[in-house]
Amino acid sequence: MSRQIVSIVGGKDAEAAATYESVNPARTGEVVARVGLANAGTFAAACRTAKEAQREWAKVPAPVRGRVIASIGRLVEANAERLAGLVTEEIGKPYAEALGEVREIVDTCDFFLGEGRRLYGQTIPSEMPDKNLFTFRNPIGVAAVVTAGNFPVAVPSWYLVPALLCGNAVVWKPAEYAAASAHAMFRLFTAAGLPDGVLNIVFADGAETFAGLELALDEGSVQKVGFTGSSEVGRKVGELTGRHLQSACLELGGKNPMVIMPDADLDLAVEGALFSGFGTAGQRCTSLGTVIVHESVHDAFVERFARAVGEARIGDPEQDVLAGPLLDQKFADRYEDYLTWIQPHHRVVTGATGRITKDNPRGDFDGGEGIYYHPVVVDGVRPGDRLFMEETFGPIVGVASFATLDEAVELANLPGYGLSSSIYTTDAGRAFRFREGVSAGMLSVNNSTSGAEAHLPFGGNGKSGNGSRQSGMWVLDQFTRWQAMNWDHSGRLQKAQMDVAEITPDLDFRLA
Ligand code: UN1
Repeated sequence: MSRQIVSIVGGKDAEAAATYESVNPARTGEVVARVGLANAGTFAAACRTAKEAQREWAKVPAPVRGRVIASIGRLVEANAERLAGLVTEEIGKPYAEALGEVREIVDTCDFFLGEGRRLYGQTIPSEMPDKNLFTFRNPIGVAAVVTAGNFPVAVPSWYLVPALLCGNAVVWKPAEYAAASAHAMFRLFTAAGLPDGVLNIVFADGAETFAGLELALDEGSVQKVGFTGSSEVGRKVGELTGRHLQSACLELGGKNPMVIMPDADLDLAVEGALFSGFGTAGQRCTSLGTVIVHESVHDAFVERFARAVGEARIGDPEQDVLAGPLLDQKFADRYEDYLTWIQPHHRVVTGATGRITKDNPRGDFDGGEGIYYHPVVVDGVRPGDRLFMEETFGPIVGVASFATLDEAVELANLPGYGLSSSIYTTDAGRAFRFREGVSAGMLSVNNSTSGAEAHLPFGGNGKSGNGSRQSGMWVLDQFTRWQAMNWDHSGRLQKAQMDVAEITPDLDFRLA
């Protein structure tokens, strides 16, 4: 069934300048939605509308805003199957995973609904009598949120839920190829009673969004930018916001390493590598990039990993499969490029590569009309290889080997990303040495690189972000600004650092 959708600004449909067709990647003949795309002017207008609406929204007491977040959680829960079904239809994410993704929105609401009754400030002793010090968390204003489509509803909720709870208004620009899922989620949010203009959704391509964002920043109608996407675009967003003296919340790519120590439970490691390498067809920012395996267990691991990949089901995402199709044709085009990075010194241990077709089937699966790709494991990748150094969003995993833990840590950090990482070991000392040495914002011990829980700080270092963190209480610092207040009721001017009482110690005192 094809839907017609357009941007919604201030509760009203906005004008579209062009049309985009969001298709089902499992059956590319099916149009999921015809999406009206807005231009830069509409994006900037949405930010002005949000600015107006935010003034009133900030006056709504935080506990009442928390109740709205509670209602959003309930609405999402009550519509979970419909929303997950739409995610599967639009981006080809296997249904079980899509349901998990919807669950992540509910988890996020569960966490933040209570924050409405906390959003704590502090009372702090002054250095002078009859003077009191306080801190308050103030909303920042308008957040412009630009998100990717691999997690078309969960990752946006990490921005939207805390931003709204903290008293901000939001202009959300989702990925075009996941527009119908985003539109459905937007409707669930507004059904919870958000006043018009507090949350706006704008569909636009990258160039118009960027131009619109620049206009809005120039006009002073955006105070925070949230961006989830590639490191390349993240740099541009970071530059643009930096010129406006703002720091964006950037959640970018990853080249997430998994270190396998000689004492690891190899079957467990294979299971983790399979899920994080090929779940979501390798298109999570937390997907496994390179397995860094100790030389003594290298051959055993590679053999078992290749077998597990060979036995995994790839196919219709409505079925019980490890992976469905790629998200959209543009990701397939990019992925074809990554396949050309396979060099003569590499060894593909999984058989066929490339698109699954009648001429290049996977068992009896010929891919039909879907954008399906063979999962690929490449052994023998080395520092300096593009496959080792750069993110390869899609179903391809490299394998390298090491001799000492120090070398493994060095290899894990070498690509210069720093989102997620993992180590398989039964030795606590090794796990903690890895924790200290790894540059990633997140690490797992005996678990895969993906699957972060919604109430831990999510974010990366290096090429994976600018140090900002989402989720849990840590994201509050993205969507509020601390304000410090001092209140002197002494009736005289008490000068800080100068009119301070002194108690003189006897610093020459020594025990006999
Ligand atoms: C992403 O791919 O942008 O930790 C986020 C995970 C998911 C989120 C991934 N909960 O893999």
